[in-house]
Amino acid sequence: IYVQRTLAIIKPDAVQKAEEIEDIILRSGFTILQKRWIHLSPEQCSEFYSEHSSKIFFPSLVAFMSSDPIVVMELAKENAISSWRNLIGNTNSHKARNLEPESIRAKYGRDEQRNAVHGSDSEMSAEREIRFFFGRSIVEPIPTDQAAKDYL
Ligand code: YYY
Ligand code: MG
Repeated sequence: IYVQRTLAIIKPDAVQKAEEIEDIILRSGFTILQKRWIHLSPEQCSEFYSEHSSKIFFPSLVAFMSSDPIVVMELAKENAISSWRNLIGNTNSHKARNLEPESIRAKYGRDEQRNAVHGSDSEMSAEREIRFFFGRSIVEPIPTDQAAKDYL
């Protein structure tokens, strides 16, 4: 079984429901490897969402994400990345309510920006996003002597 890791964020519009959402996460079979509360600066939000810097919604996204504390979590599960994306649902909370009524965005999101949660969309972004908030993952394998030599 290939246990994968992904990054989840409970966004400012949903932090008051953080406990409920964490319950859903655990009941859905994820392990929460690391968790922290953080209030990002606008600069940090711009860096986190840099792939969207040219989009029309970027300034308001940065303002929203830096408006209040968030909860960031490193999750582990088999196929964690797609499993978490499926559980959170469509980016647009209204669409999520139509398409995936059981999803977290359907239940807790308001619109296409205040959509309650974030999930990494690929192995590359999961790697980058986990590192962004936690530095080196706690479950990264300790290099063997040979791997350490190869690295050097
Ligand atoms: O990965 P996901 O969060 O589902 O959507 P993205 O297309 O990557 O957009 C990132 C983030 O940007 C989204 O969660 C809310 C915000 N956003 C927005 O404010 N307005 C839009 N029209 C689209 C996305
Ligand atoms: Mg995305």
